[in-house]
Amino acid sequence: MEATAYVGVQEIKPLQQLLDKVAEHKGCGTSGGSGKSSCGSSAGPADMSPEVWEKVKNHPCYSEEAHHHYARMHVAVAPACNIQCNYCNRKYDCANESRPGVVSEKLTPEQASKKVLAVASAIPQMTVLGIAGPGDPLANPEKTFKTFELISKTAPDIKLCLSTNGLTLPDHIDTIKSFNVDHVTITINMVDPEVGQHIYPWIYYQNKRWKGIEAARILSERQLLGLEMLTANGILCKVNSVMIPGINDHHLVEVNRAVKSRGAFLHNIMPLISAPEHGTVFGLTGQRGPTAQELKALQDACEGEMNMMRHCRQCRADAVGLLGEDRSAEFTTEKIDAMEVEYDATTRQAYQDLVEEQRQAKVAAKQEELAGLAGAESDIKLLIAVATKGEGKINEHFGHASEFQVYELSTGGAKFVGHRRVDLYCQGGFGDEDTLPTVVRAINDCHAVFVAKIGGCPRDELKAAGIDPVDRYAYEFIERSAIAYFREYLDKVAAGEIVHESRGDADIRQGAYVAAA
Ligand code: CLF
Ligand code: SF4
Repeated sequence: MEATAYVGVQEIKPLQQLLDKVAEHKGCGTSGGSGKSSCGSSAGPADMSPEVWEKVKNHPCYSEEAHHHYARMHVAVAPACNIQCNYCNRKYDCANESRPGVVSEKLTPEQASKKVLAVASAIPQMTVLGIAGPGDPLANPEKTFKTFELISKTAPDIKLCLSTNGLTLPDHIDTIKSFNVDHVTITINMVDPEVGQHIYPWIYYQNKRWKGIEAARILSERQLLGLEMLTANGILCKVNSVMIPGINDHHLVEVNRAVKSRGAFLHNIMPLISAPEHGTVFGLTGQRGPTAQELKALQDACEGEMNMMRHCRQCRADAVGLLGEDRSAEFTTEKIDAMEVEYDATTRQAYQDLVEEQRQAKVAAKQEELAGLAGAESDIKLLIAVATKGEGKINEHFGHASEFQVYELSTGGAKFVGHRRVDLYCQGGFGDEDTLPTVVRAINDCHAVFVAKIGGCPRDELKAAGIDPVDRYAYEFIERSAIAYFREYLDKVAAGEIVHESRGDADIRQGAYVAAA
């Protein structure tokens, strides 16, 4: 409970200090060129081979834990698409991998390559380059693979990542392999053409436009074949599925089984984003997206031998930065043309080594706190919302949070289960009273909200809504603090000081989807 009881926090430096430290160490890279970060690789989950852990440990999408520390970027080099999804409007980002919003700039492979070097120089923890639209990368194979070719020559330390609708995937496996692309995402929304016909009005395949159930059948066959070919070639494959209530929500349990049996590494079930102003078929017909609770219930029901991704932010096709932040406006073509780009792999590696030290301290602190829960027996589960801007710490003010990360606490520890986007409460020094109820609603199934700082007014509103505003763990690690809070909570329940009550409609949970399984 007391900060002084925690190990390691005082040794961990804020990122700016880490950067300064890297700058000081610039000259010693020659003696540490190999094996410098090997101590980090052994921290992989026990159920993952060392080879797989090596591939995912610094990938912010494939490792939830990594997403607090490492960033990705997308380059928008792929404008065309070969299918139509009812949740997509071509004027907007690819909804496979993006929230709606126009791509600011489409890039040539050469412009993209320059942008990657500029971002890699400015954000040394950017470890992954993804191509995810705004159309389908494999409907634009020349531009996609030319970009990979340029980047693999100039910045070989950056992992390459690809996201596709899968229609032409089986035709490109050898090329994907030849560029050492270790991570491929396929968006699979159905394995039954009867369901698929309500999601895809047409596809364009072998110089012919196919419609309705036949289009969905071809697409599904190609997607599953592509998945099998990827896994047979040792390429990690993540499956994204868009959850569309009333159309494929129950069916996604079957999709989960189908992709798991074909070797998918991770399943990412994302909520449909739908609004009339997007101009999509679903937006115009009033098709709703799922609530956060419905999404979590389906993710819980699908969680078994295969990991479920719950930290996806449905990024733009030109997103830059940590998941949940978007720094793309800092890297427009105009700004990059004016930048001095100095790509220094040694500095990048030194910086990442320091991030890794911080990450290991975080894991150690969590394990130590977890030891205090050993032997505890309780069915109680709590959700908490956390204001954070990265590094796995509670380091954001309530009013500055544009999202809250949600953790589920139980005797098993603290588990990340999702995030809730909110409008900023603090508007230039003033609290926006109209926004506050929407923030409270977004986290109303949580027992507490952990923040670095919070004002009197929101504190009172939260308490009135039955949500405990907690700032005593400011700038501490999230999971260790959450476990400490949960231990205290159990102690109070055991002592009769408080009575535990379930909150919100969290208990719609698994029932609905397990029944369909
Ligand atoms: Fe980009 Fe996708 Fe690669 Fe990640 S995103 S191509 S796997 S580097 Fe990640 Fe963004 Fe979700 Fe995609 S959070 S939308 S899952
Ligand atoms: Fe849009 Fe992507 Fe679907 Fe193509 S695959 S229609 S770009 S969401």
